[in-house]
Order: sequence, then C-alpha cells, then structure tokens
Amino acid sequence: MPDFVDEAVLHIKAGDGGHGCASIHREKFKPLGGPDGGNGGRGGDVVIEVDPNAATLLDYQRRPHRRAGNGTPGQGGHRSGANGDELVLTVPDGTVVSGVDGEVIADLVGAGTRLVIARGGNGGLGNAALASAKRKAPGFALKGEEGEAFDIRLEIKTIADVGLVGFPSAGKSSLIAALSAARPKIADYPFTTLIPNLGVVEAGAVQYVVADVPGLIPGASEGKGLGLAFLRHVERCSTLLHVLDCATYEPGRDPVSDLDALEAELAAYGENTEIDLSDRPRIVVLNKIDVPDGRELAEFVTPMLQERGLRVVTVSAATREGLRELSYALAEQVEAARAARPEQEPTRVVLRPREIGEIPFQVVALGGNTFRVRGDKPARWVRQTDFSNDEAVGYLSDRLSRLGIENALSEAGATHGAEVYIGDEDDSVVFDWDPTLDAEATPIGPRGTDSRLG
Ligand SMILES: Nc1nc2c(ncn2[C@@H]2O[C@H](COP(=O)(O)OP(=O)(O)OP(=O)(O)O)[C@@H](O)[C@H]2O)c(=O)[nH]1
Ligand SMILES: [Mg+2]
Repeated sequence: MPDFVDEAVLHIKAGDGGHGCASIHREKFKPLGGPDGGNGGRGGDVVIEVDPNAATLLDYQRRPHRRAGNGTPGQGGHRSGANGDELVLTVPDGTVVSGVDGEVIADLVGAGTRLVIARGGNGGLGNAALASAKRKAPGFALKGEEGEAFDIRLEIKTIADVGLVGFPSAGKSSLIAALSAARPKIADYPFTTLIPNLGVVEAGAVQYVVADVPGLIPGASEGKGLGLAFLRHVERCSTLLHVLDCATYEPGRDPVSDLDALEAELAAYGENTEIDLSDRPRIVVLNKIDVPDGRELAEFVTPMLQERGLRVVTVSAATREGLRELSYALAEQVEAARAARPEQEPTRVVLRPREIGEIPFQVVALGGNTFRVRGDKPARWVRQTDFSNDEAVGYLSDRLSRLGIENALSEAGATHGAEVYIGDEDDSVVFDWDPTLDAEATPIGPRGTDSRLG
C-alpha cells in the first residue's frame, strides 16, 4: 500500500502556562526589596495549517499524540518564563477537522489557512505583577492555566471540480494523464490507483481540477474491492465524469450495465453518509474507441445513454481522439456550476464559538443553602489559585467579591455557611461562604472532589 491515509484521529494538547513566581528582592547589605517574582510563560497553541505540499495524514495516524510546548515558570529578579512553542500541524488542502462526536469544527480550504484548534494556557502572574497599594508584597503568585486538550478527527476531502468515477481499468488514470500534466500510475490490472490523483486541465480560458479516484466495483458499498471510502474525494466535485470501458471482454459487462452499477454504488454511498451525489451533473465518457470493437459498441450504446438525458462523449485516452471535445464539455459544466454556486469565501473556517464572558458569571440555586457559580472568569481564577497558600486564597476571594459574586449570592438567598460550588459539574471547587469576612473563604476539597457529596 502506498503511504496515503485520508483519515486520522489525533489527541492534541496545548501547552500549559508556567506558574508565576513569588520572590522578594534581596541584595547584600540592603533591606528587603520589593516583590520581584516574574510571570509564567504562556503555553503554546496547537495550530492546524493547510500546506499544499502535504498529501496524506499518514504521519498523524502513526503518531496521534501531539502536544505544544509548556510555558516555563517565572523567576525572581522580574524574569518572566519563556512562552511554550506553538505546535503547527500541517494538513493537505481540503482537510475537514471535526470533534470525535462528528461535529465539524473547521473545513480548511486554501493554502495557508490556519486554525488555532487548542489554546495554550495563560502563564500565572508573579508576585511583582500582583503587588498593589493594598497588597505591597504579595507572598504568593498565580498558577499557570492548563492548555486545552481534546481529541479531533481529520479527514481529507479532496478539492476538485470534476470527479472521475469508473470500474477498475476503465482508463480513468489514462484520461487524467492525457488531459493534464498529472502522471498517475497506469496499468492493465484492476486497482492500479490506490490514492486520489489531481490534475489541472485547461480548456480555452477555463481551468479546472480533475480528481482520479480508485476504481469502484459492484458491491463496493459492502466493502468489495477498495470499498466506497474513496468517494469522499468526489464529494466536493461539482461534476462527475463516468468513465465507461468499451473494450472490456469481461462477461456480463457493457457500458450501460457498468453505468447502472456505478450509479447503484453512488446511491449506496449517499445512504451511508447522507451525502447525496445524485443531483450532481454527470457526463459519460465512452473510452477506448481506438479498439475497433470498442468503437462499434460506443456507437451502439450512445443513443441509449442519450435517451436517459446524459451527455455522452466518445474518446480514446490512447490516441487522444475526442479529448478536446471532452475537455470543453467538462469546462462548460464546471463554469455553469461555478456560476450557480453562491459567492464563496476563499477559506471556509467554521470556528467553534467560544463563550467570551458576555455574562461574567451566573449563580444557580441548587436547593437548600447550596449554590453554584458558573462563568469563565471565576472558573479561571479558581484554577490559578494555589490553595496551599492562604494569601492566594484570600486574593481569590477578593477577586470574586469584586466581580459581584457576593452580592449575587445574597440576592439568590445564600446565607452564612452556604455551600458554594465554583465551576461546572465535572470541575468545581466548593467553598463555605462567610459573607462578612471576604478573605476567609476556605476550600474544603481539592478540585473536582467533595467528600460530602459521596
Ligand atoms: N486501447 C486502449 N487502452 C486504454 C485506453 N485507456 C486506458 N487504456 C488501458 O487500460 C488499462 C487501464 O488503464 P488505467 O488508466 O490504469 O485505468 P484506471 O481506470 O485508472 O484503473 P484503476 O486505477 O485500476 O481503477 C491500461 O492498460 C491502459 O493502457 C484507451 O483509450 N485505449
Ligand atoms: Mg487508475
């Protein structure tokens, strides 16, 4: 098998932010100086970028775990940590990125299209940056945040205008070689082509891309031959070109029944994937008319196919007869499809919307004297807190009350001693709420656990 892979699942992780540093400036023969702990560096992002020279996802299938660099911690003497290295994953043009649940995150089209798929964590502030008039020498620093981590699925969906569909050895690769500068492998055994080949065809002023995909046989939808998997590479083609062999001596085969078999497999593909190829315009090419019997057969079946409303072109990839007409017929169809297509942006990136704090937080009463605080900011602040450091915890509760959480809790009916969860169900810290003394909220369990819930 060649080194072609058009699907891969990746486990990606953006870099963690470095922790901030808590340090006090010291010098010989001088009194203690001010806080001089530097900030942690930012974790690197994971970026997916289209590289027109990339052709396969093989490398990702071989090494599916990828992570960007972590930020390094801040240090004394106001030294900031270094930012983590960004990780750039290059993919072929037309790669679709989705979550493992199948939801499409982005459709990467066009050289250089970039998608920041996982964001690195912010570095924690050092105590120098945390100093204020009220807190002159903080004895704590903020923790770096974790980088985002999740699984994604990559899938190449070749970008071409015309998709060649046909039985093995019908002459698809010969045709693309005769029409364009592409030089795919051509041989007289079935399944010579194992990877999609692209060729650029020029017909007058029109340029279009033709994709040659591996041959289909009846039963492909049940996995016969190479199966239907390669049809994803014709999904985006506006025009299908059925290549029919007029010179095969295989029993039971003739251009009309071959066409029926191909259509049946396309329909089966539609049922499996819900991608309907039935409404794509088709052109039928009857190939190998340089063979005398082939020419006769082509002449015989042409009216039958035309009766079905199909446009038929008879050619010989070997002698190039009919190729000019074919290339112009395709150009006409491609132009019509381009004109009909709604104005298209050069890159189609569907970024997953991120909740950026329109509502800074939300207090939800859970019954009794128990409440949950949801929101991006409070959850982040909790993650930045070193709970082994009382001063850091005090700083957290100051921040929370400045955001108005204390008031909101009172309004929601919380009273002294209320159990307050901060964060989402699967990732929260619980506090005992003491409304009179802001700075004395005490965490009673590590993140994500609470002994009282068991
Ligand atoms: N006589 C004649 N032979 C042809 C013509 N076109 C292709 N062939 C031959 O048919 C055989 C198969 O051609 P390919 O172009 O490899 O066929 P394919 O459709 O790409 O086949 P797969 O990749 O296996 O699906 C080769 O031996 C070609 O030389 C033609 O117009 N005339
Ligand atoms: Mg081929």
